[in-house]
Parts: sequence; C-alpha cells; structure tokens
Amino acid sequence: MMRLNKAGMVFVAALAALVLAVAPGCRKEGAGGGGGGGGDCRAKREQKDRKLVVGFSQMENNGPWRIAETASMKDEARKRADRFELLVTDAQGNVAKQVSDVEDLVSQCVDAIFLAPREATGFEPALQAAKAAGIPVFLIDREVKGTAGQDFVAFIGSDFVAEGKRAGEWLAQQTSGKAGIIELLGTAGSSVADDRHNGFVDAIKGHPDMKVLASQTGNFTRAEGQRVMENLIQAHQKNITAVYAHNDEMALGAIQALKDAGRQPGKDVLVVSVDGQRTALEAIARGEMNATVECNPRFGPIAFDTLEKHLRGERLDPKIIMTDRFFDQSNASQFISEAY
Ligand code: GYE
Repeated sequence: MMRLNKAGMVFVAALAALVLAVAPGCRKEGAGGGGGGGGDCRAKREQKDRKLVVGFSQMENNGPWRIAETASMKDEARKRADRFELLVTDAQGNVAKQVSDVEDLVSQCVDAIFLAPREATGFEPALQAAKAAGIPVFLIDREVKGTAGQDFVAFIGSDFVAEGKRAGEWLAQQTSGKAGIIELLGTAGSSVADDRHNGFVDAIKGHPDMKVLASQTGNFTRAEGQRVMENLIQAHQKNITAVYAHNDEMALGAIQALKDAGRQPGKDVLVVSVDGQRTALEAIARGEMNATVECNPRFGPIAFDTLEKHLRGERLDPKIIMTDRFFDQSNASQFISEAY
C-alpha cells in the first residue's frame, strides 16, 4: 500500500474536494439538463459492440389501436434484438407524465427516442433536453408543434387531414349532400383531432345541406363516445342522420347509444370513422357501421427502418407518411382476419 506523509494526505484531500466541486457542473453540461450525466452518456456511447438502447414513449395503452402500436414496436425490436434493445414507457393518458417519461429516457442516455405524443404542446422542455444530450427523437403517430430537423428528426404517421377529407367525401357521396351530422372529436389538443376535423369540414363545405349539428370530444374512447352520443341524441333526435367519429372506438360507442335509443346505425344513421380495427370491420360486415378510413398502427417496421437510415447518415423527409386504405361493406370482411 502507498504510504503518505502529512503533506501528501492534505494534497489528496484537496484533490478529492476539487473533483467533487467540479463534477456536477461537468455532468449538467453534457446531459443538457437530463440529469443522468453527460460524462456517463459519452462513456456509454464510446463502448464498442454494444446494442443501441431505444426508448418508446407511449401515451397510453387503451383500446386496440394503442395496444397494436405498442405490440408492433416491441415485435420489431425483438426482430432486431441483435442490434437494439427497446425501453417502453406508458404515460397513462397524462401529458405531464409523458414529459417526465421522456426526460427519464434522456437521463438514462438512450441512443434514440420514439415519441407518440398525446398532445401537440408541452413537450418543448423534454425535446430540448434530448437535443442537448444528442439523442435523436422521432415522432410517431401524432405531431407536436416544432420543426423537423431542429426540434425532432422527423414525423412518421398518417395524413390526418386526408383521412378527414376521405370520410367527408364518402359521406357527401352516400347522402347526396344532405345530412344532419354528429362529429365525435378526438382528444382536444392532439394534432390528429384538429386535422381530422379540418379535413372533414373542407370536404363538406361545398354541400350546404350537410349540417354538423354538434362537434364534441369523446376523447378517442368508446365509453366517452357512447356517453356524449347519448346526450346528443336527446338534444337532436331525428335530425341526426350521420355520425363522423375521429376513431373506431368512439364510433362503436355511438353505435351502442343509437341502438339503445331505438335507431338503426348503419341504416337510418350512417356511421363513418377512422382506424380500421377488427371490431369496426366486424360492425361494418354486420351492417351496423358503414365505413372506416384506415389509420395503420403498425409502426414498428417503418420506425426502426427510419432510425437505421438516420444512423447511416441518410437524409430523411421531415414527414414520412403511411399509405392508408379504406374499408366499407365491399371489402371489410376480407380484412377482418388480418386486423388488430
Ligand atoms: O386514430 C386513435 C388513437 O394518434 C393516430 O390515436 C392516432 C390515433 C388513433 O387513440 O385511435
């Protein structure tokens, strides 16, 4: 063991004090406020032959669409398990929790983050922390306010305005431009709800006899869709001849409310929505629902392909748009077996 005289011991103590004083400052700088230690991240990134750790911040796992999305991300990570490890967080429908989930992933020094953001605003501090730590963030399925290539790398998802437009055009055609419509909106503050509303309004604006009797949020859930629809049936009665729901879960809730009120959804009230989940395709096949614009939740393959392109230094489009199909009476039953 090394022996120290008194002067030597004083020197070692002073050195230790200096290291303690300086260390926290160094850490903050590297991690950009992530709290986990920039030094630590750098050390981790320099390790050779390691798997890349990727975070997936999911907003919630309610309903078939979200469950299918999370499963697709996990399946794809499993297929690429030689190179990637996936950490999944669930914000349980709470934006504040989702922001701190992303900040936690940053402080764990993950190599990349897939973010499925519940709402379009509120993520600025989390995105800044990721940027400062050099962690690329890919938005999947919903957008946030900000600029691709700056606040995040790219958005991967559907064209929601086009989805709303397709629903509106279909309804205009089916009703020869005459309908009393209930619109069930998605979560307030989500990019999807805004876009699906705007696309629909745009498609029906040339049809003065297509009247939106009420637009109310059902928060993308079946239970809220049903409850809101019950109230709107009371208020608008027989004037209702069509429902446009921003997702299948709300459409299925509305169908239940219509049946309970003695109406015939699919026949005296046309129902169109978005997603293409199995229970919606089954409702179309039964004739209780009329059509749904596909919005594919199976993001795993395209998300990881996009990440790999980015890691190879390839240039990415700011918006990577999925192609969606359309399901109605003519084809719904043939897609039931592959649906989620
Ligand atoms: O349509 C809905 C889900 O963000 C595109 O969110 C997604 C939407 C999807 O809750 O069912």
